[in-house]
Amino acid sequence: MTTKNDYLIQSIVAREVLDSRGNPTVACRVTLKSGASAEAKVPSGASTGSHEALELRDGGKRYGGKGVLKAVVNINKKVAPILKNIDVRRQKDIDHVMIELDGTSGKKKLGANAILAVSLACAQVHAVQAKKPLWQIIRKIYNFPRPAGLPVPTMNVLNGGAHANWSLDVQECMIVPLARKMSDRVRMGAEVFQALKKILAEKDFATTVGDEGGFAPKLKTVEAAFDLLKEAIKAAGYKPGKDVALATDVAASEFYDSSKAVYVFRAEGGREFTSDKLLDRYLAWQKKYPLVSIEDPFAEDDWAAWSGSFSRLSKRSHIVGDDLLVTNIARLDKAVAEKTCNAILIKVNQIGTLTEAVSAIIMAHKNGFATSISHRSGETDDTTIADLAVASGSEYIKTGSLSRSERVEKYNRLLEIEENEM
Ligand code: 2PG
Ligand code: MG
Repeated sequence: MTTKNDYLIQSIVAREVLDSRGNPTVACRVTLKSGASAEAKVPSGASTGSHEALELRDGGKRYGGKGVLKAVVNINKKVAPILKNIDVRRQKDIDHVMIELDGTSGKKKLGANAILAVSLACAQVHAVQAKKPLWQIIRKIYNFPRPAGLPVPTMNVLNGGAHANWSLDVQECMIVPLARKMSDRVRMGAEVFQALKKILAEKDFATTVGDEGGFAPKLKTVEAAFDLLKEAIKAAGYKPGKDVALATDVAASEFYDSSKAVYVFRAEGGREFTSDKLLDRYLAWQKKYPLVSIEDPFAEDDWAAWSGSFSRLSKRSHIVGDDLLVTNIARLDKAVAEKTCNAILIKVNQIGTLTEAVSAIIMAHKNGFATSISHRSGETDDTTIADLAVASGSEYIKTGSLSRSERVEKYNRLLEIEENEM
């Protein structure tokens, strides 16, 4: 028999573990009075937006400065004593207590990585104790205005930019299987991925993978990447645009030269584009390729370029703000007011608590934005984002390619939800 006391937090213990790039990250185990226990692990980005909440790193020599022992100590010594004996079902209060304890706008004192680890572990152990799937518990905590549903995956099968040593200027070229069932979407994605591998091998390109499990061939232009994807879709027996669409994360902040106000395509020999010229190039892409979404087409503070191009760009694609919005409702508010985009990427570690990430999702949906729940390029086996995508009825999930287990585990979790829990 469960009693009320079963849900009280008995202990919170953090430790330092590795992410998929071999860099340290924070893991946190929350144990309840009942003995139920769960451990969350936080992800970490490479092309981080400068407006993201702080990822606290130790500095110094250890792990090249990337250790997270300060964040671990912050959890064990500062957060754990305060949250002990609180009912873990009070997720919103728990998150607010940590936000207040930190007291800064960017979670600079405790670190967003510390706070997020606790936040996610609380939701996870709540689900364990309730013997319910995590996505159902997330729905129970937050009043989502729309029903739960399985997201359309945007699968990053060609990695570039900071994730693949600039083999390509845009960071991500994704395939988007449009089947009705999740199991078909995953299968089609995997089939195209394998077809792509074969084509790359035949053309004598490298078939090694980048940080998100996509291939990283050295291509001359971005268009060559999209052409390869179309070829792979056809080779797998599908129609580009009808069965499998495309998407891209330009991650333009990474190659914006603000001193000259130009975007520099270094893999294309340093070609420079003003935002107007870049818009022309995007419009040409939209004509030629079935792009359902374009993420971060302009730099994170180039608001004028975003709002100046939105009405034309949004005719054919979702325009997704990632570095621009950093899962932050203040920036989302500005984006709504200035009509800069119509979709938001949601990354839990950009903001640092589950509660704030959910606020951004709900506000986005209220304003007619699509939401894409996203991994980071540095990941772990933690699959919370799959549950969050389903719980919130988000349009998309972005969780990398069809290889590397830290990516594939999210797809496997979605398969499990579809098969056993919906
Ligand atoms: C992005 C992400 C995830 P990173 O830009 O959307 O693909 O990359 O985690 O390196 O910021
Ligand atoms: Mg991005």
